[in-house]
Amino acid sequence: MKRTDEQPAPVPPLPSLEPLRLVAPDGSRVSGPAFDSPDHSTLVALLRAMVIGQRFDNQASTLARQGRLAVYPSSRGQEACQVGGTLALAQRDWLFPTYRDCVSLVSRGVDPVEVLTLLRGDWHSGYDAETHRCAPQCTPLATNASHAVGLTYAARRRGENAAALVLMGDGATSEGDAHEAYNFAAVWNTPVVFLIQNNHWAISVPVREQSAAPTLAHKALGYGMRGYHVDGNDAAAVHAVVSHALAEGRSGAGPTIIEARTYRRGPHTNSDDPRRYRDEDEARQWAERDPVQRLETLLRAEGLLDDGEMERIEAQAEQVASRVRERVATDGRPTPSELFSHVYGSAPALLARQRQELLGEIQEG
Ligand SMILES: Cc1ncc(C[n+]2csc(CCOP(=O)(O)OP(=O)(O)O)c2C)c(N)n1
Repeated sequence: MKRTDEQPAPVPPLPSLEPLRLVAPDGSRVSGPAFDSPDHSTLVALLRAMVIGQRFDNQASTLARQGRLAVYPSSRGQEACQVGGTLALAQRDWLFPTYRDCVSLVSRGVDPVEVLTLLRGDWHSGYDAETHRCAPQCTPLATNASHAVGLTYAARRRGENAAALVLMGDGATSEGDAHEAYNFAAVWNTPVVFLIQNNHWAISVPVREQSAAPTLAHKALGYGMRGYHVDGNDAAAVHAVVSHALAEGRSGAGPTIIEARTYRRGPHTNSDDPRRYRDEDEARQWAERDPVQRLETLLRAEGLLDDGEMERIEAQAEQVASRVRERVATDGRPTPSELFSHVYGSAPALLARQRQELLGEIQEG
């Protein structure tokens, strides 16, 4: 884990100012790309996961408007980052998502209803982290980054070769926790890929007020890491670059920062009004770079997708949405006493007393 030689580490190449692309915004192949394209079945899998993710995201936004979820942070527009990054993970790898990354969890195979548990306000996490190799979604910015470094460091000490993908926003890169995580990841040479979804806004703060770096990927250099700047609306490119960085990490080349340039098309959450701080023309321009449409155009042009297959994918997405609708409306709510469960292996006397008092109050009505 520790660098054994006393030589300075090789200087990593500068990230490109132009984002790396495999597919142009009009759905055509980019000529002479720096990375190989994912194979055909992976491209179709990326499209399927984006269509399902987008339908899930719409459904969750509707449930939030109906008051069935406490809050929902949509990732509309960011599907290529969520899906491209997540499908690059091997089963043994770990995902460290934020509140914004529900689509990523759904594409990792977590039950979509369980993904919404946190946002429904029922539990801190609705899924078993160990089973899915997905950490709970984190709300404090950048804390997931240091958790990933710790986990991969520990895994290596145990002789396991698990890599981790950390999802974070542009705003999160200004946090002290991000600095500490980047630094320790590089010093300990841990196989972590920090995928920064630069969606241009940290609630109402534009990215130019967060960072003076040429790209957020340039931050990697100061820590001694490799950095890549990728088009975050190109699922093929995100998948290719994240796969490459994960493979390098597993083979001992250490961590990577990837800036995926994308755009949050909706509000920060359902309780935000972006018209108060951003020009809606900007959102309209980004709508033209829709990641789902881009890949669909490519697959149709290359004869890998026809109307029948697209209908099957859409039907699958509809099934996911209707299951989410039904279960969020009908699943039982946790009892208040569950608040005390799983906090300690054996509860301290004070907590046990509080639990009894609460149960007493509930019984009295
Ligand atoms: C440590 C910490 N400070 C402040 C906040 C409040 N907060 C919630 S979301 C947010 C903006 C995050 O922006 P970004 O990292 O770009 O992610 P995005 O929401 O755009 O995906 C802030 C400041 C927080 N959650 N955690």
